[in-house]
Amino acid sequence: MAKPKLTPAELTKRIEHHLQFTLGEVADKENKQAYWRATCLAINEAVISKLQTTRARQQEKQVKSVNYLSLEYLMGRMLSNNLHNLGVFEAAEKALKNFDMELSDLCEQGADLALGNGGLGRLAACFLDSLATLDYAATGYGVHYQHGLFKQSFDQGRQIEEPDLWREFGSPWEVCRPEAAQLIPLYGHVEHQTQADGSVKSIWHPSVTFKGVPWDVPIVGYNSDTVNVLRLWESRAVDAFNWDLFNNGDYLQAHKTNVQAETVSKVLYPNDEHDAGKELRFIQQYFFCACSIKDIIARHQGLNGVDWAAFANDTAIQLNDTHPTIAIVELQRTLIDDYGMNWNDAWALCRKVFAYTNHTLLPEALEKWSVKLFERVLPRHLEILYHINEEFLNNEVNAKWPHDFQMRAKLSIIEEGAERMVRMAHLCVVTAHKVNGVAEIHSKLVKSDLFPEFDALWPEKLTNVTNGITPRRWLKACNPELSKLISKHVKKDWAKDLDSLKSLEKLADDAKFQKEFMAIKRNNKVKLAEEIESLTGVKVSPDAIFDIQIKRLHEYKRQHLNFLHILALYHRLLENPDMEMHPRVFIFGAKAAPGYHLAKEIIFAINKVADKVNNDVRIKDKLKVVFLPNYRVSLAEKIIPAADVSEQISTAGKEASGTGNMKLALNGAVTIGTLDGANIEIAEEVGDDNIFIFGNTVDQVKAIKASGYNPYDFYETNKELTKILDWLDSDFFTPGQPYELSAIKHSLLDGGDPYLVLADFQSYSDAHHALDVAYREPARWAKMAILNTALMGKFNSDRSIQDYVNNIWQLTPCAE
Ligand code: 26Y
Repeated sequence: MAKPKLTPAELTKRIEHHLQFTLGEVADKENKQAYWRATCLAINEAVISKLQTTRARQQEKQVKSVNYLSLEYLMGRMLSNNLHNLGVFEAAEKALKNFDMELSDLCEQGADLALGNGGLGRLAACFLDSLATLDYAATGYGVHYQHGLFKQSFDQGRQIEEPDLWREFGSPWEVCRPEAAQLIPLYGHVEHQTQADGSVKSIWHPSVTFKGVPWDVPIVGYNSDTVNVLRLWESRAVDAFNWDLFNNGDYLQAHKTNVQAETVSKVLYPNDEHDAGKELRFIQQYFFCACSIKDIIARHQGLNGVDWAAFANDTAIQLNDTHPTIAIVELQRTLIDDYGMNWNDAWALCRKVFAYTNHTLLPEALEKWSVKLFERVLPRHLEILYHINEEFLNNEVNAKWPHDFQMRAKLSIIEEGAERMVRMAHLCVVTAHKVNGVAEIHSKLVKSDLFPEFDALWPEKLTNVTNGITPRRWLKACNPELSKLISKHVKKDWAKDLDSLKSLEKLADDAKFQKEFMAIKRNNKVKLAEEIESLTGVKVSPDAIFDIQIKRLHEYKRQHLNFLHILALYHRLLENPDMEMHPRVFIFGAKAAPGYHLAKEIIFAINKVADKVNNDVRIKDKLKVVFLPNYRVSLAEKIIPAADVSEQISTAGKEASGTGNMKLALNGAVTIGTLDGANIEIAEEVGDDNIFIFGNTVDQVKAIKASGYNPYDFYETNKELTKILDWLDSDFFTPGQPYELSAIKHSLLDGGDPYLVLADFQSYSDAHHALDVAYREPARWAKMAILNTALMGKFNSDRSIQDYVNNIWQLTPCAE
């Protein structure tokens, strides 16, 4: 039986109570922070009580549960999401009116939980939302980083990074659970003890121990019975302070141990799809995996210890990319060393519970750790890893390809070379009972290009689960006006059943509906224009086309292709200011990894060109360019509802899926994109008339590369490309400083243009022209926009989760 929902009166009372007694504040309208906290605390009471009933129910019914292991969670803000999911958003709006407060203002007060870099971290957040919504028992495990992804600002166009202080003003949703702390040993050596029966037993003598303290963030399902938990591990010293050292006068050493321990969860590595191979990151991964494995086992501890048969049947562990791979070895080690299980039983259990999701084919993102580092930090784990590898090569590989040493070398978990390395992805594939890619094309490439031999060995193992997004955050909460319009026409609870939006299809040609739909889009653009002005000082017209590229900055995502096209448009406008073209605002949001030089040069170049273009009266406001600083989930929620055009322009074969593409299309933006990742499936859903596809396909990219790509051919034969690339060497955009923007040109010509920017330029430019023509036919454009919203049902993350459940996890829901 569902509990009665919170009424505005009840909420008002609770907010008042927390304001006065928990926070010790007086009613002061100016103090929005205090009202925000009091509101969170009031809501959290309902959340926690639901969390307790969920836990009791899940324990009582003993359903199978999934443990999602991820180094990243990009949760964003929690207040409005929790209110929507609890179904009390309107009640809270009314309650706050009693204090003369706007709920939407208060929601802005919270900091983003930015414990992730980009797509992979945001996907984890969407999946937690869907798991709770569908009433599955699930625990997210992650790291309680003291500093999440850095805060970005620009200084004269250049990216500046500052630490993210997400807990500075408190973090009302999380609860610390010191009683569930875990001790994590590291380093040391392994002793080999010969037993009475002649066998040799390995005993690990670690030399350092850290403590992992969990913080629980409740995950509220939408209109469901379930509140699950995201458990984040914080590292601490085992003794808060080493009194022995202190009393002996070694004050600094006493302090140093603390600092070392706390360093482990200090900061999220900001590298996205580029492995830096740092020791601290390795320790961070192990620390987090070891804490999580211990916690998963502890949750199965009954009066007579752990029933391992039951454990294997009711536990699934999903590895979000290779980052938590060491959990495999840790579980195998624990079963053998700590619980005395024999090798084969332990290994069978590991193979039964683990599954692995691959999110990228980029070689620089595939993790490898040096054997030397392994040996120093986790000597016992290395032994176990060798054993896993031996058994795999001698039994499974040898059975399929007898005495084939080339095949052994290819498939081995250890890469032989100048420095011997552990291939984490191989360990995942060898162990996992299922390995999935994240979009059809990506999963096909995982089979054909990344792991063809593994696919031959285990034809059932490699599979696909196309990504999805939660429609709660990415439509219902972020686009309230459009949501209201949809609810007027779609009777079902579309935020749960996104396929039901299909019934809007019949309204796509309806003039009245088109008018309403586009009026909402325009309103959202007015709001975004205000935000743009307040963030950058640039005034943009809501009547222009809002053309959006928001994602991490990476060469493969080709923000520089977008940039070159902007230069081309600018050049054309200077030559012919009366050129027929609907005014356009190009909007970027992107963080570059702090050590990624070219990515930062691309940001700088876009900012410099923006300065020039935005102040050039000759082009009569036909073109504006803005780079919004500090792109993050909460900024995405403001940009996406206002988008007309969605830029999804990666080199075919490089973007595993993309999920921003889904969010933008769901909010009525039309995609201009390559046949890459989930763009292909989006095109299948909306039809060729409602998307602008351009560029070389995966097969064409392969052919071009095979025949020896020469970017100079395009530079020399395409006169527009010659002009705009040469422009970058001049001081046109950087008066008195020629060559300041040359890095891009250099990488495209002398650097070999690894992502085929020049090869796709003309086709991209043509697609943009077609798009401009389409926009100038309002009814045609409105129809396209509506159909994009109507046909996104497939990309509900609830569908993704149901695919995981059916094909990988085999869970049953646990509702009241
Ligand atoms: C090894 C380390 C440096 C590393 C850190 C972060 C490697 C990769 C990553 C992040 C990868 C990532 O975000 N991948 C994205 O995953 C999304 C969700 O599946 C996809 O939609 C997107 O195409 C893919 O780039």
